[in-house]
Amino acid sequence: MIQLYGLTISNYYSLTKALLIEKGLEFEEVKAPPTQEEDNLARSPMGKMPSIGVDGQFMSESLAIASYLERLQPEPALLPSDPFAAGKVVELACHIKLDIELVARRCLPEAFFGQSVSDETKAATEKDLHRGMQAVDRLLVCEPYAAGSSITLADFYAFYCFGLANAISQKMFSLDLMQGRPALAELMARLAEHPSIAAVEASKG
Ligand SMILES: N[C@@H](CCC(=O)N[C@@H](CS)C(=O)NCC(=O)O)C(=O)O
Repeated sequence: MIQLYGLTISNYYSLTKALLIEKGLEFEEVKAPPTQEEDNLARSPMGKMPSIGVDGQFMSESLAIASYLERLQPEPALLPSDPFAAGKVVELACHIKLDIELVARRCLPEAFFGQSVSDETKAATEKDLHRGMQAVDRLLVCEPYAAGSSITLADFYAFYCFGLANAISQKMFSLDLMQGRPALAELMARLAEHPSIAAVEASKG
């Protein structure tokens, strides 16, 4: 049985939980906040969440975990069988994660945790978000899923990364990342109804 460590407040924890459900794998949730304590660092060397446990061994980073789950339980496939197409799905997931979510996250302390970030950080975040969105616009297919006709790993990154990034963007910059992107807005609505994602969101109460 796989252990999933972390907290439901984390978008990457929720993403990983949705992947486990999507793959029909048995798992148990273990509440584990992000800390720099040795037990957490043993699971996740940066002390972040999520991480998983498998027979006493640990793994962090959602993309690494997704890669493991894909090989452990190939069906339903979340990567195309064509090697190049599979690489393109991971490319899209990486840009969504690194150039949208990680950028918006710089303003997370002010947007949702009552702290403040510098004006320089805000200005750089807004500028970099525009650049990231333009990059992702070039790769998103949305016909009807993020990378094409069937749901892939990129859709799980789209749902959980755009969800957080857009909440931050709207709060900090009054900028709705879905504005002028009807296909992306439709994709997010479609993904919210996808059974594994809907189950994760419903479990948050
Ligand atoms: N690249 C990591 C990101 C994980 C991450 O950013 N986790 C956040 C919560 S969503 C966290 O643990 N933050 C606490 C910290 O940075 O110390 C992944 O894909 O799993």
